[in-house]
Amino acid sequence: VKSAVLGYPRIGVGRSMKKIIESYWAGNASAEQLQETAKSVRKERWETIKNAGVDIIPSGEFTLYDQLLDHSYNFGVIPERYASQQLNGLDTYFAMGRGRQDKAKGVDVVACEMGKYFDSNYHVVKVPHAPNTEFKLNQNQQLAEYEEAKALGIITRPVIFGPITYLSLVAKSREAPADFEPLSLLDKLLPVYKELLSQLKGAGVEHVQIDEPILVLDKAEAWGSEYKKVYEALAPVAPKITITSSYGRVGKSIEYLKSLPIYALHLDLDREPKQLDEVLAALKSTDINIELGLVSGRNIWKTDLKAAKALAEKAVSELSSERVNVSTSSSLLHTPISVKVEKKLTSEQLSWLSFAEEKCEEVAALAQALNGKESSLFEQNTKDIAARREFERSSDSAVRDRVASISEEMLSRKSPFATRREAQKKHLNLPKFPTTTIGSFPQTKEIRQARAKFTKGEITKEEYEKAMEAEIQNAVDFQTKVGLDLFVHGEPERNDMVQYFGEQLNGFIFTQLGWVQSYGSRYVRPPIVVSDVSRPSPMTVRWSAYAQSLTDKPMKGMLTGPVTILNWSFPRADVSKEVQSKQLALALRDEVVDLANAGIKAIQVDEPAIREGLPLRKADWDNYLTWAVDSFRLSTSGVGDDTQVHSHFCYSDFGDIFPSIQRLDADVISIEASKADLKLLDVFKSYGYSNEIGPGVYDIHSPRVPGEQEIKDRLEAMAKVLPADNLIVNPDCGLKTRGWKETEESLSNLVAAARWARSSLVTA
Ligand code: THG
Ligand code: ZN
Repeated sequence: VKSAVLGYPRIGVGRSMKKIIESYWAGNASAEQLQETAKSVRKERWETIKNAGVDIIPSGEFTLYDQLLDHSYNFGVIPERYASQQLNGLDTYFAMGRGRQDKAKGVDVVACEMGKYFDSNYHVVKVPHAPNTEFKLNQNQQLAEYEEAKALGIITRPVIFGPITYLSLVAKSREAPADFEPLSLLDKLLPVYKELLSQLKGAGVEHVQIDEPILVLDKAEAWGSEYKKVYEALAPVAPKITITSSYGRVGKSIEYLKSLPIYALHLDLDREPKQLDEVLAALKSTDINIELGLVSGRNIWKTDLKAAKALAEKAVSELSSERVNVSTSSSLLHTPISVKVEKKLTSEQLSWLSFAEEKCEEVAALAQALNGKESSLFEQNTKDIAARREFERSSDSAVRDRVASISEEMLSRKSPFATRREAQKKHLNLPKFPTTTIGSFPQTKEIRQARAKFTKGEITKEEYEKAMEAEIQNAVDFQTKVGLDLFVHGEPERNDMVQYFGEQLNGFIFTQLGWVQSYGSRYVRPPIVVSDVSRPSPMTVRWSAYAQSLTDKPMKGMLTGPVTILNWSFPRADVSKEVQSKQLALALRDEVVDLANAGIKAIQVDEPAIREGLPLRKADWDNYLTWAVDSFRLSTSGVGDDTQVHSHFCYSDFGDIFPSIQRLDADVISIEASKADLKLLDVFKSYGYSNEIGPGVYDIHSPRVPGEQEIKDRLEAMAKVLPADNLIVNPDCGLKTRGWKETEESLSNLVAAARWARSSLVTA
């Protein structure tokens, strides 16, 4: 039995990649310095994995921005708008990932769209493909990294996305016909894969890892002939192939997978341990080996090595030890790098955790144990797992009881929307086409510096709070000047919309350096849920009440919803997500009631992650959507009819979950609608959505200022699809990443357009 790791974080110890990449972009580091750091980070990763005792070490999955973008670039898929900029290769690559503006040189290109990678908080860059897209092997990254590792004395297993997963993840070009599917490019793409893999074979590579996570989706079950075609074409020219299937279960696809000419099939046994029996039965009479993904690539908990070993022994006894390897369930890119650098956690807390480096040690220890040598790490693990179980038993009975006694009544507002709406009209006194923003205002350098000083103890709590109050005063003055209707306090006191709440709730712990890549050079530090969650005291009331005291305009309170807090944290593994989400919902419910009692008339509970948390298999949707929507309702239903509940969604592809969006029963929702055409509003129309809605009137992700006429046109188009009476006027997301100047110009145009709409567009 050999041990394998499917992939490793790319961010480097001490966030070295973020630092060098951002200084390259700022013109403070050269391309050579960037490549030098990248090379040393690759070395650092390989050596860490090797020193942990892992047999099969990945290469070719390192990236300067995103791995899917690397594939497009390496395959020569560089849309004309980037190719025509006369940039060098590296800058063309970064322009595709993040766009590029250089007024002096007349360069102005937007980035390719990004999309959430399966159900994770990682984003891939989706390069647009069209029927006339051509592929050519621009560079063989897998070969280059293999050779680079080999020069260091480390033999690796190159990693590449399989062609079917690649074509399933990329975007389709706007110019492509409506019925075009990138998968139809398979025949054109295959020769490039053949060339790439035969170059690897020619260089002496023995074994490659081909990632096919798309296999865990329902749609892959119909792709038997495509999979056969691909692997029958690749197998003869390639090194031996292990296909991976991270993030879920292979389901019925095993029917065709068992007849592919491959060396091994990898399974995600962290998420889907139950699939093992069926897959073993299918593989038994074939010569396909199995790679057991037993160490989670998605959580940060120590693996229960004894339990993992028992599962692996089942495979060994069904097949034979020669036919079984053990590995991680997915790449470790979703986990922080190492527990060893955490100085503020207690030794008890540290004993529960396993980040990327420790997970490598676990895979190695597991393989050793299966080969008859239980290491000291294995023994220690058994003790740590037992101690964690002991801690888990010490639950907070008050929280547990409260979750157990959630009633139907607690899940519903007192009256239907039509009644609430009348009460809110009186209470808020807003005009038609009311203007508002999503919540955050520019997080300036001064705000971040004040927070850093406070964290370091260089200023007192009072000084920090004074500085934040001054920022809030500034935000209120700004909104008064611009003429908005429903105000926000601007959220200067928040670092991250999830971390901020986690820090104030019981049941969470925090790392100092547990960074995880979200996209490109942007990282997050997810809080960790370790026990029952409760709210020791109000979290946002003082800030919202202070803001309200400064103005006669209604102030909107701002909270992050239970499903999003959970999704962007590391959940505990001993209690279901449903229970954790309900615990969070109860804590937020109390906060919502406290805000209302403090005179806050509108309260926004954001759930941008509700869509990404959707299970990958349709059979699992109902269960998830029931508890996710119930959690939102639970958190927002404690207030009277006259409190206006808002919610916001950053990603708006909810055609397939629309009834659940409706069931949230928020009085007002704001959605991202400014980039795509207004087609996404059709679903609201066809379902007869009757609550209020603010489709974003401009894109905040770019510094570009939308013109007044442009926003008027937008409103006019919206009023043709949805009842004008139900429309709210807002940007498409928070303004945290923008500057004040462009924000003032954009919002002034937005207010002018809304005023025009009041007199020019027909309402009831
Ligand atoms: N919070 C969390 N997850 C998220 C988002 C978020 N996932 C989806 C989306 N928003 C991702 N977007 C971002 C945007 C910016 C940053 C990270 C994710 C970012 N990070 C800082 C950086 O890398 O420099 C570090 C932040 C910090 O100092 O805490 O800018 O909003 N949880
Ligand atoms: Zn948003």
